[in-house]
Amino acid sequence: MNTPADSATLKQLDRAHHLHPFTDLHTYAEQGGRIVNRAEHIYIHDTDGNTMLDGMSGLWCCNLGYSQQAIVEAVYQQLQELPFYNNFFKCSNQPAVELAKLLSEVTPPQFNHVFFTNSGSEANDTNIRLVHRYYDLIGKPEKKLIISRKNAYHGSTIAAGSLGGMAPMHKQVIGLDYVHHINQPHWFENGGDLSPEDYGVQVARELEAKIDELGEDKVAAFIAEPVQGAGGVIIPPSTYWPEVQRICDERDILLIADEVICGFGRTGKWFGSETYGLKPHLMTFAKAITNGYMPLGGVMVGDKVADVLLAGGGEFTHGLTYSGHPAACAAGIATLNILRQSSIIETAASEVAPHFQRRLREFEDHPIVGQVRGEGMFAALELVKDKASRARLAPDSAGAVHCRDRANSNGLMVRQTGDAMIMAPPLVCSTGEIDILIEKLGIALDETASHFGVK
Ligand code: PXG
Repeated sequence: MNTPADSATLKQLDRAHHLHPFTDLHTYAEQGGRIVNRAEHIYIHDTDGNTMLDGMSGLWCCNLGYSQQAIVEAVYQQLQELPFYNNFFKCSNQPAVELAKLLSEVTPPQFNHVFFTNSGSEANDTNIRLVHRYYDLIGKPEKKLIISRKNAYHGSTIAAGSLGGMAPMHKQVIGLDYVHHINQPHWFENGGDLSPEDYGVQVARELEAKIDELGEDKVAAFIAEPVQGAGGVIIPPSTYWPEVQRICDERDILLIADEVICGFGRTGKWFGSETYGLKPHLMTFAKAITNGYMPLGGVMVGDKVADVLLAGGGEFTHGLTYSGHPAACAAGIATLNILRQSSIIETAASEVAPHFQRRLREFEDHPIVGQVRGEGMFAALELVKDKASRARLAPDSAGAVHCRDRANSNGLMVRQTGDAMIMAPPLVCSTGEIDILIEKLGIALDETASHFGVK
């Protein structure tokens, strides 16, 4: 247990010494932030004594909430037995072996091998290494280009940041020259007068056009999140994924599904690829694999790629000291065991998520809500000043920032991305707890409408 320090001292030390991720460092050093020091079930507590319902599952991680003692015990026992050993040089460890087997059981049938990393970013770097190695080994070394999407998030290393399509990140990173971006399937933002279905087909066909433009003999892979999470919970129109899958089937390129957020139940099935009928060759995972309790990520490598890597061709010169860390893998095993032995994913899909989505749809009549979209335990509300024109409440997403701040002050942890309020509550929420979330969100929406003078 941490020795409790007083809140003011902690905040002062944090401002003095701690550089935070995706944060305006100057403003933070002046103003500081919230120090979270305790959590249970779906609630987090801070050093100022505030309690918040966590509508973001940590950071899309704690799908099972904060009170999973079996994961804690598994990590504790593993640290006592074998706190660390590496997986290089013909060595392995029992938790890594067992987790690899479990993952091959719970992922779609084409996946029977895993490469472990510590994070989603490293896993996506690994994807590039695997894809390039694959084409080298099958004698197509000119196939090196990767197609991704604008406003995608694939992580924050140089390679993962290049794969991602976030404009503010690209301004600060010299990206890889072999990554190309097409538009995202964001109907509310870009669909104009097209129906969602027509727009879905049109934007999917940008993949085909990009392959033609770059040359099928040069394009190695297409990477995408089944639902873009950090980009704003962009639920693709129903026509989008079938068309992308058709293009991938017809063309000689690999499909990489980045399941870092969608994986392990978020969209109603184990994987977003299953919700949308995708057949990826590679699948990135992280976050909820350990319920966020330990850092662990990885790539599920489909048979098409694995067979080539396994058939020979020398050393795969890639790895991380902590690839397959025993304590992280122990957390992964415990998490998967909970998911398999309980009905949490099934109950969330059949009871909690439909209730969540139904209650959210009540906000469609709210004066500042332009669109409600969601899938499973995943949702976004677009905030507008005028529903018909979709005009925003204020420049620079100030409307959603205000709404986020009001929600946070009212004890609800939700995020804002652009002009959207985004949510991903733990799958273990009860329907009653969803009602509390909805009530707090409604208050924040009312306060935001009145702040911006919208009736
Ligand atoms: N892929 C996806 C789809 C992600 O959402 C990563 C890869 C990278 O994972 P690591 O473990 O390297 O962070 C992510 C991470 C946000 C936010 O603001 C989202 C993520 C990370 C940080 C912030 O929503 N997702």
